[in-house]
Amino acid sequence: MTRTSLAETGSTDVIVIGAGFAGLYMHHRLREMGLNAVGIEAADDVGGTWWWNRYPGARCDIRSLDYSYSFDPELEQDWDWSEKYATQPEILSYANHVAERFDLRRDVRFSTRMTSARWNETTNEWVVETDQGDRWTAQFLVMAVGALSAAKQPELADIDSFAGPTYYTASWPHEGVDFTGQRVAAIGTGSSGIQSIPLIAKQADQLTVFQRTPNFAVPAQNGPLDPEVVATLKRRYREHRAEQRVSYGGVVNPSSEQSAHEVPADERTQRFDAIWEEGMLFGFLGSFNDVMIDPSANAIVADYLRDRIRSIVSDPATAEALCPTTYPVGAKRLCLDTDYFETFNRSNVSLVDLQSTPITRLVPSGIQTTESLYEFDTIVFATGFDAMTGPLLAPEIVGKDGETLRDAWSAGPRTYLGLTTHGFPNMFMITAPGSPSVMTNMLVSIEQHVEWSTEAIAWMAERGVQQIDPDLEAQDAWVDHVNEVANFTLFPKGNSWYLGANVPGKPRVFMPYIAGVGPYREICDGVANDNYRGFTFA
Ligand code: NA7
Repeated sequence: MTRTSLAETGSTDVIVIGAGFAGLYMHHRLREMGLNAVGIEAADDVGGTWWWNRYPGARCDIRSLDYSYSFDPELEQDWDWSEKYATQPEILSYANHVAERFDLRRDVRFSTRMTSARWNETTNEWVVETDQGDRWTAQFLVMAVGALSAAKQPELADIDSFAGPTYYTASWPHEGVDFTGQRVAAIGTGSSGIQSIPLIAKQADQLTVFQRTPNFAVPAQNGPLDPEVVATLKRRYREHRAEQRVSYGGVVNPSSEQSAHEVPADERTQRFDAIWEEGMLFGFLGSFNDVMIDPSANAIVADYLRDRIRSIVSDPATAEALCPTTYPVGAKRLCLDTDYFETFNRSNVSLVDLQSTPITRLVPSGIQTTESLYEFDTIVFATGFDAMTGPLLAPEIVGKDGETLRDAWSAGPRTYLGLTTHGFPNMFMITAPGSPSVMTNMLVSIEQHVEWSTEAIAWMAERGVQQIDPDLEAQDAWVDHVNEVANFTLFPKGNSWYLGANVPGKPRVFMPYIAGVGPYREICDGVANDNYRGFTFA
């Protein structure tokens, strides 16, 4: 799929940046509306995050039957998932299947990165340039760039001095990596580290895990899907999709109406055991109605999850080091694991707690901490992303009056509905800051944003309107509302990537809107039905 054509110049209706699940659906919708689109994608093929993140054990933490498109009833009937939680290769095959089924590749320029987009106030168009020398103009620009697609380099001194190979989970070699016989270091214990560490440990001679902050993790209890369960769901897939759309997180999970304090301790434990045994990742956060609001209710869940870690990990000191104690459960994203804590019982695995002995620098033979020099053949970095804003701020985006998006967002992202931003007319951002996005099943949120944006484009076309731009007052009110909702909860109480806390110097702003996909959809639909309240048209 690697691009071989020469630089292109041209004009189209819509330029779509990104060919992950958001970009693919956007192309499908635009084509159905009879609009022309040009897609720009840095990867060699479709799939977005699932194209890049090929590390061992990469899996979605939303159940496969939920993490799929709902826009075509035949598509959802025809496709068969094999496991409860799908692997990266299976999700990528699904993206390929969708691209082929709807012939979506033909409008996309792969192996091409957008470098800049400038709003031309005279022609009312976006002018987009790429690293291949392309120059496209269009009335609309859609940033379907993903929320976790700008990988973050760890801020470690002399990072390039290590003599052996290094691998990043977020851009894993397509041919895979063989760790047999090697001494391997893994830095980072978020989702990517927690998923890959058990598999690397099985192959490597020795694995040393460098942990800065321990994470809460829940076992996936993964396995093949029961054909009966699939058949039953497929018979009522339409209703299930409707339920997803009005749910809290885009998945249909039972959530409790009770406070954790109303229920006796043994009953609480039974409830937690059931969630643990079922491998329902976010079940813990909805196990009682105050888990993400009341610190003492949250502590009950945290105690349960820490006891689980202690019961799995044999060495008491290692178990304690693996227990999170500095933030509420859910304030850093809960991880879904398979044998993560069990891996620390293996004789070839050890843990270095960076809280007590931080890394001082990398050296040619390995990693130097304040206490020891550790020697390795290979280092794996599972060190995360410049989440949500990173992919939007990487290219130079210049709106009205020559203002750059980087300047407009210098104190943190500012959007209206997490879809648009003042001063950048006709630019739609799919699952941007200020929308439920990463707190939800992304497929549900992506579909809603693609549908809302394309409906706005159609509404404008019907009225002969050229330009849509959110009002500053509407945007300010939305940002205030997003913050107000977040601050009502415990979600902002951890040093998480939700807040940008993992990137030195990044403004600390809680980025997702956490009132739930159902209420959020109602707000967006209400705005549209009210003649796009809060927008100015020209
Ligand atoms: P995460 O969840 O951001 O995890 C990154 C991990 O790397 C985390 O444990 C970090 O510690 C650690 N990290 C980052 N920089 C360093 C340095 N300099 N030194 C040591 N450790 C470091 O990213 P993932 O890729 O695992 O997951 C991202 C999301 O993808 C996930 O939540 C799912 O939604 C899918 P920290 O916690 O910052 O102390």
